[in-house]
Amino acid sequence: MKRSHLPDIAQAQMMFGIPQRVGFKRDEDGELIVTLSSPASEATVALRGGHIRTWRRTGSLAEVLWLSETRPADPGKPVRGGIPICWPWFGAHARDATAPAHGVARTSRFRIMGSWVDAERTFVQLELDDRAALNGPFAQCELSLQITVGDELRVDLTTVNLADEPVTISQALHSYFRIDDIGDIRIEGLEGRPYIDALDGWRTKAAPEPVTFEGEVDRIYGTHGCTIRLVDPGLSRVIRIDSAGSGSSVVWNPWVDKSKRLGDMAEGAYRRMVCIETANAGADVVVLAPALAHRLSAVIREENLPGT
Ligand code: TA6
Repeated sequence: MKRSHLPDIAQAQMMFGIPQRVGFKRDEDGELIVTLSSPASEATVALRGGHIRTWRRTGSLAEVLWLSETRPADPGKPVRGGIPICWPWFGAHARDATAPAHGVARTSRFRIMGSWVDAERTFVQLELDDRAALNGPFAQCELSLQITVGDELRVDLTTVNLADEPVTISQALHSYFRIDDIGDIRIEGLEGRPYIDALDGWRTKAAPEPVTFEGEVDRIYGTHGCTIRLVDPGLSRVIRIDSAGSGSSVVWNPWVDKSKRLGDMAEGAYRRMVCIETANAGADVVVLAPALAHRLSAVIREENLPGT
Protein backbone atom coordinates (compact mmCIF):
# COMPACT_ATOMS: atom_id res chain seq x y z
CA MET A 1 0.00 0.00 0.00
CA LYS A 2 1.25 3.49 -0.83
CA ARG A 3 0.48 6.76 0.95
CA SER A 4 -1.04 9.64 -0.97
CA HIS A 5 -2.67 13.02 -0.45
CA LEU A 6 -4.76 12.52 -3.59
CA PRO A 7 -4.49 15.89 -5.36
CA ASP A 8 -6.73 14.80 -8.20
CA ILE A 9 -8.99 12.08 -9.52
CA ALA A 10 -6.53 10.91 -12.17
CA GLN A 11 -3.87 10.22 -9.57
CA ALA A 12 -6.33 8.53 -7.23
CA GLN A 13 -7.54 6.38 -10.08
CA MET A 14 -4.02 5.42 -11.06
CA MET A 15 -2.98 4.49 -7.50
CA PHE A 16 -6.14 2.94 -6.11
CA GLY A 17 -8.63 2.46 -8.94
CA ILE A 18 -9.68 -1.12 -9.76
CA PRO A 19 -11.69 -1.61 -12.98
CA GLN A 20 -15.38 -2.32 -12.28
CA ARG A 21 -14.73 -2.14 -8.51
CA VAL A 22 -13.09 1.04 -7.21
CA GLY A 23 -13.40 4.45 -8.86
CA PHE A 24 -13.40 8.16 -8.00
CA LYS A 25 -15.65 11.13 -8.71
CA ARG A 26 -16.54 14.51 -7.19
CA ASP A 27 -19.84 15.42 -5.58
CA GLU A 28 -21.73 18.70 -6.20
CA ASP A 29 -19.53 20.43 -3.59
CA GLY A 30 -16.31 19.19 -5.19
CA GLU A 31 -15.61 16.58 -2.50
CA LEU A 32 -13.67 13.53 -3.65
CA ILE A 33 -15.88 10.44 -3.51
CA VAL A 34 -14.69 6.84 -3.67
CA THR A 35 -17.10 4.49 -5.44
CA LEU A 36 -17.01 0.83 -4.40
CA SER A 37 -18.76 -1.89 -6.38
CA SER A 38 -19.12 -5.60 -5.81
CA PRO A 39 -21.41 -8.17 -7.43
CA ALA A 40 -23.94 -7.78 -4.58
CA SER A 41 -23.85 -4.07 -3.72
CA GLU A 42 -22.27 -0.66 -4.19
CA ALA A 43 -21.31 2.24 -1.95
CA THR A 44 -19.98 5.79 -2.10
CA VAL A 45 -17.62 7.24 0.48
CA ALA A 46 -16.51 10.88 0.86
CA LEU A 47 -12.88 11.36 1.89
CA ARG A 48 -14.04 14.30 3.98
CA GLY A 49 -15.01 12.58 7.22
CA GLY A 50 -14.44 9.06 5.86
CA HIS A 51 -18.17 9.41 5.35
CA ILE A 52 -20.08 6.49 3.85
CA ARG A 53 -22.79 8.35 1.94
CA THR A 54 -24.70 5.53 0.24
CA TRP A 55 -24.97 1.74 0.19
CA ARG A 56 -27.39 -0.08 -2.10
CA ARG A 57 -27.77 -3.77 -2.84
CA THR A 58 -27.92 -4.81 -6.49
CA GLY A 59 -31.55 -5.13 -7.56
CA SER A 60 -32.90 -3.52 -4.38
CA LEU A 61 -35.40 -0.72 -4.93
CA ALA A 62 -34.28 1.39 -2.00
CA GLU A 63 -30.99 2.64 -0.60
CA VAL A 64 -30.20 1.09 2.78
CA LEU A 65 -28.83 4.38 4.14
CA TRP A 66 -30.71 7.67 4.31
CA LEU A 67 -28.97 10.78 2.97
CA SER A 68 -30.45 14.26 3.35
CA GLU A 69 -31.61 15.90 0.13
CA THR A 70 -30.50 19.25 1.56
CA ARG A 71 -26.99 20.35 2.46
CA PRO A 72 -25.99 22.30 5.58
CA ALA A 73 -25.98 26.09 5.10
CA ASP A 74 -22.49 26.17 6.66
CA PRO A 75 -20.13 24.19 4.36
CA GLY A 76 -17.93 23.44 7.41
CA LYS A 77 -20.71 21.26 8.86
CA PRO A 78 -20.95 17.57 8.00
CA VAL A 79 -23.44 16.34 5.40
CA ARG A 80 -26.37 14.72 7.25
CA GLY A 81 -27.06 11.06 6.58
CA GLY A 82 -25.08 7.96 5.60
CA ILE A 83 -22.64 6.89 8.31
CA PRO A 84 -20.80 9.85 9.87
CA ILE A 85 -17.90 8.89 12.13
CA CYS A 86 -18.27 10.35 15.63
CA TRP A 87 -14.78 10.29 17.15
CA PRO A 88 -12.89 10.74 19.50
CA TRP A 89 -15.90 11.73 21.53
CA PHE A 90 -19.61 11.10 21.15
CA GLY A 91 -22.08 13.95 21.78
CA ALA A 92 -20.86 17.04 23.60
CA HIS A 93 -17.22 17.24 24.68
CA ALA A 94 -16.98 16.42 28.40
CA ARG A 95 -15.17 19.64 29.41
CA ASP A 96 -15.01 22.02 26.45
CA ALA A 97 -18.35 23.53 25.44
CA THR A 98 -16.75 25.11 22.36
CA ALA A 99 -15.56 21.77 20.95
CA PRO A 100 -17.70 20.38 18.10
CA ALA A 101 -20.44 17.87 18.94
CA HIS A 102 -19.53 14.27 18.06
CA GLY A 103 -15.81 14.99 17.73
CA VAL A 104 -13.60 16.16 14.91
CA ALA A 105 -13.34 13.13 12.62
CA ARG A 106 -16.57 13.69 10.71
CA THR A 107 -15.35 17.02 9.33
CA SER A 108 -11.70 16.03 8.90
CA ARG A 109 -9.99 14.78 5.79
CA PHE A 110 -9.14 11.10 5.39
CA ARG A 111 -6.73 9.67 2.84
CA ILE A 112 -6.98 6.38 1.06
CA MET A 113 -4.31 3.87 2.05
CA GLY A 114 -5.29 0.90 -0.06
CA SER A 115 -7.95 -0.86 -2.11
CA TRP A 116 -8.31 -4.53 -2.96
CA VAL A 117 -10.91 -7.12 -3.93
CA ASP A 118 -11.83 -10.77 -3.80
CA ALA A 119 -14.52 -12.48 -5.87
CA GLU A 120 -17.37 -11.27 -3.66
CA ARG A 121 -16.09 -8.19 -1.88
CA THR A 122 -14.44 -4.82 -2.44
CA PHE A 123 -12.33 -3.23 0.29
CA VAL A 124 -10.90 0.22 0.94
CA GLN A 125 -8.73 1.33 3.80
CA LEU A 126 -8.75 4.99 4.87
CA GLU A 127 -6.79 6.85 7.50
CA LEU A 128 -7.47 10.15 9.29
CA ASP A 129 -5.10 12.53 7.53
CA ASP A 130 -5.99 15.95 8.86
CA ARG A 131 -4.45 15.70 12.31
CA ALA A 132 -4.42 19.43 13.11
CA ALA A 133 -7.74 19.15 14.92
CA LEU A 134 -6.45 16.39 17.21
CA ASN A 135 -5.14 17.97 20.38
CA GLY A 136 -4.85 17.25 24.08
CA PRO A 137 -5.14 13.56 24.92
CA PHE A 138 -6.01 12.61 21.34
CA ALA A 139 -2.94 14.15 19.68
CA GLN A 140 -1.15 10.81 19.46
CA CYS A 141 -4.09 8.67 18.40
CA GLU A 142 -4.26 7.18 14.93
CA LEU A 143 -7.58 6.39 13.33
CA SER A 144 -8.18 4.05 10.41
CA LEU A 145 -11.37 3.01 8.68
CA GLN A 146 -11.85 -0.14 6.63
CA ILE A 147 -14.97 -0.41 4.50
CA THR A 148 -16.00 -3.72 2.97
CA VAL A 149 -18.77 -3.89 0.40
CA GLY A 150 -20.26 -7.23 -0.63
CA ASP A 151 -23.36 -9.14 0.35
CA GLU A 152 -23.17 -7.00 3.49
CA LEU A 153 -21.61 -3.66 4.42
CA ARG A 154 -18.87 -3.94 7.01
CA VAL A 155 -17.31 -0.94 8.75
CA ASP A 156 -14.24 -1.30 10.99
CA LEU A 157 -12.98 1.79 12.84
CA THR A 158 -9.64 1.25 14.57
CA THR A 159 -8.01 3.60 17.07
CA VAL A 160 -4.36 3.16 18.06
CA ASN A 161 -2.93 4.99 21.07
CA LEU A 162 0.69 5.93 20.42
CA ALA A 163 1.01 8.08 23.59
CA ASP A 164 2.65 7.06 26.87
CA GLU A 165 -0.58 7.63 28.77
CA PRO A 166 -3.94 5.87 28.51
CA VAL A 167 -6.54 7.74 26.47
CA THR A 168 -10.32 7.62 26.91
CA ILE A 169 -12.48 7.80 23.80
CA SER A 170 -16.16 7.55 22.98
CA GLN A 171 -17.39 7.10 19.42
CA ALA A 172 -20.17 6.01 17.09
CA LEU A 173 -20.87 4.85 13.57
CA HIS A 174 -23.81 7.26 13.44
CA SER A 175 -25.79 5.22 10.89
CA TYR A 176 -28.86 6.80 9.28
CA PHE A 177 -31.18 4.16 7.78
CA ARG A 178 -33.70 4.80 5.02
CA ILE A 179 -37.17 3.69 6.05
CA ASP A 180 -40.60 3.87 4.47
CA ASP A 181 -42.28 5.67 7.38
CA ILE A 182 -41.22 6.25 10.97
CA GLY A 183 -44.75 5.44 12.18
CA ASP A 184 -44.63 1.91 10.73
CA ILE A 185 -41.21 0.54 11.65
CA ARG A 186 -40.08 -1.31 14.76
CA ILE A 187 -36.66 -2.03 16.17
CA GLU A 188 -36.18 -5.48 17.66
CA GLY A 189 -33.38 -6.77 19.87
CA LEU A 190 -33.43 -4.01 22.49
CA GLU A 191 -36.36 -5.35 24.49
CA GLY A 192 -35.62 -5.30 28.22
CA ARG A 193 -32.21 -3.68 27.76
CA PRO A 194 -31.47 -0.65 29.93
CA TYR A 195 -31.24 2.68 28.13
CA ILE A 196 -30.43 6.25 29.03
CA ASP A 197 -33.12 8.65 27.87
CA ALA A 198 -31.41 11.84 26.66
CA LEU A 199 -34.83 13.54 26.46
CA ASP A 200 -35.78 12.80 30.08
CA GLY A 201 -32.89 14.02 32.23
CA TRP A 202 -30.62 11.11 31.19
CA ARG A 203 -32.69 8.75 33.34
CA THR A 204 -32.08 5.01 33.01
CA LYS A 205 -35.11 3.06 31.83
CA ALA A 206 -36.05 -0.23 30.15
CA ALA A 207 -39.06 -1.37 28.12
CA PRO A 208 -40.19 -4.92 27.29
CA GLU A 209 -41.47 -4.15 23.77
CA PRO A 210 -39.68 -3.46 20.47
CA VAL A 211 -38.97 0.25 19.91
CA THR A 212 -41.67 2.13 17.99
CA PHE A 213 -41.95 5.89 17.34
CA GLU A 214 -44.63 8.45 18.16
CA GLY A 215 -42.35 11.43 18.80
CA GLU A 216 -38.68 12.35 19.22
CA VAL A 217 -36.48 9.51 20.54
CA ASP A 218 -32.85 9.86 21.67
CA ARG A 219 -31.57 6.89 23.70
CA ILE A 220 -28.31 5.17 24.52
CA TYR A 221 -28.89 1.43 25.00
CA GLY A 222 -26.51 -1.02 26.64
CA THR A 223 -26.09 -3.56 23.84
CA HIS A 224 -23.10 -5.86 24.42
CA GLY A 225 -23.29 -8.79 21.96
CA CYS A 226 -26.67 -7.77 20.63
CA THR A 227 -28.16 -8.15 17.13
CA ILE A 228 -30.54 -5.33 16.24
CA ARG A 229 -33.23 -5.72 13.58
CA LEU A 230 -34.94 -2.77 11.94
CA VAL A 231 -38.22 -4.18 10.65
CA ASP A 232 -39.75 -2.10 7.84
CA PRO A 233 -43.01 -3.53 6.43
CA GLY A 234 -43.36 -0.60 3.98
CA LEU A 235 -40.10 -1.51 2.23
CA SER A 236 -40.65 -5.27 2.85
CA ARG A 237 -37.26 -5.58 4.46
CA VAL A 238 -35.31 -6.08 7.64
CA ILE A 239 -32.00 -4.33 8.21
CA ARG A 240 -29.87 -6.34 10.56
CA ILE A 241 -27.00 -4.75 12.49
CA ASP A 242 -24.33 -6.79 14.27
CA SER A 243 -21.56 -5.05 16.18
CA ALA A 244 -18.25 -5.80 17.83
CA GLY A 245 -16.08 -3.67 20.10
CA SER A 246 -19.25 -1.82 21.08
CA GLY A 247 -21.13 -1.88 24.36
CA SER A 248 -23.82 0.60 23.40
CA SER A 249 -26.16 1.60 20.58
CA VAL A 250 -27.90 4.91 20.06
CA VAL A 251 -31.43 5.10 18.68
CA TRP A 252 -32.48 8.53 17.41
CA ASN A 253 -35.21 10.21 15.44
CA PRO A 254 -35.54 14.02 15.67
CA TRP A 255 -39.27 14.17 14.80
CA VAL A 256 -40.81 17.49 13.68
CA ASP A 257 -39.44 20.27 15.89
CA LYS A 258 -35.86 19.11 16.17
CA SER A 259 -35.57 18.37 12.45
CA LYS A 260 -36.72 21.97 11.78
CA ARG A 261 -34.08 23.24 14.23
CA LEU A 262 -31.38 21.16 12.54
CA GLY A 263 -32.01 23.09 9.33
CA ASP A 264 -30.53 20.49 6.95
CA MET A 265 -33.52 18.18 6.63
CA ALA A 266 -36.33 18.76 4.13
CA GLU A 267 -39.85 19.06 5.48
CA GLY A 268 -41.14 15.63 6.48
CA ALA A 269 -37.73 14.00 5.97
CA TYR A 270 -37.68 12.78 9.58
CA ARG A 271 -40.35 10.24 8.61
CA ARG A 272 -37.97 8.50 6.18
CA MET A 273 -34.97 8.05 8.50
CA VAL A 274 -33.95 6.49 11.77
CA CYS A 275 -30.51 6.31 13.35
CA ILE A 276 -29.26 3.10 14.93
CA GLU A 277 -25.67 3.78 15.90
CA THR A 278 -23.03 1.25 16.80
CA ALA A 279 -21.26 3.04 19.63
CA ASN A 280 -19.17 3.38 22.71
CA ALA A 281 -21.30 6.10 24.30
CA GLY A 282 -22.64 7.19 27.69
CA ALA A 283 -20.92 5.19 30.41
CA ASP A 284 -19.54 2.83 27.76
CA VAL A 285 -16.21 4.48 26.99
CA VAL A 286 -12.98 2.89 25.74
CA VAL A 287 -9.90 3.37 27.91
CA LEU A 288 -7.01 2.59 25.62
CA ALA A 289 -3.66 1.81 27.22
CA PRO A 290 -0.43 2.95 25.51
CA ALA A 291 0.43 1.03 22.31
CA LEU A 292 -2.95 -0.70 22.23
CA ALA A 293 -5.61 -0.63 19.53
CA HIS A 294 -9.39 -0.81 19.72
CA ARG A 295 -11.67 -1.79 16.85
CA LEU A 296 -15.32 -0.79 16.59
CA SER A 297 -17.18 -2.78 13.93
CA ALA A 298 -20.63 -2.88 12.42
CA VAL A 299 -21.96 -5.38 9.90
CA ILE A 300 -25.14 -4.28 8.14
CA ARG A 301 -27.33 -6.65 6.13
CA GLU A 302 -30.53 -6.14 4.18
CA GLU A 303 -32.93 -9.11 4.27
CA ASN A 304 -36.39 -9.69 2.89
CA LEU A 305 -39.12 -9.39 5.47
CA PRO A 306 -40.44 -12.95 5.94
CA GLY A 307 -43.96 -13.35 4.54
CA THR A 308 -43.66 -10.50 2.00
O1 TA6 B 1 -26.93 10.34 18.18
C1 TA6 B 1 -28.04 11.10 18.54
C2 TA6 B 1 -27.57 12.52 18.60
O2 TA6 B 1 -26.52 12.68 19.53
C3 TA6 B 1 -28.76 13.42 18.92
O3 TA6 B 1 -28.76 13.89 20.24
C4 TA6 B 1 -28.61 14.47 17.89
O4 TA6 B 1 -29.16 15.67 18.00
C5 TA6 B 1 -27.79 13.96 16.88
O5 TA6 B 1 -27.06 12.90 17.33
C6 TA6 B 1 -27.38 14.61 15.64
O6 TA6 B 1 -26.29 15.39 15.97
P1 TA6 B 1 -25.66 16.39 14.94
O7 TA6 B 1 -24.49 16.99 15.66
O8 TA6 B 1 -25.28 15.58 13.75
O9 TA6 B 1 -26.75 17.38 14.62
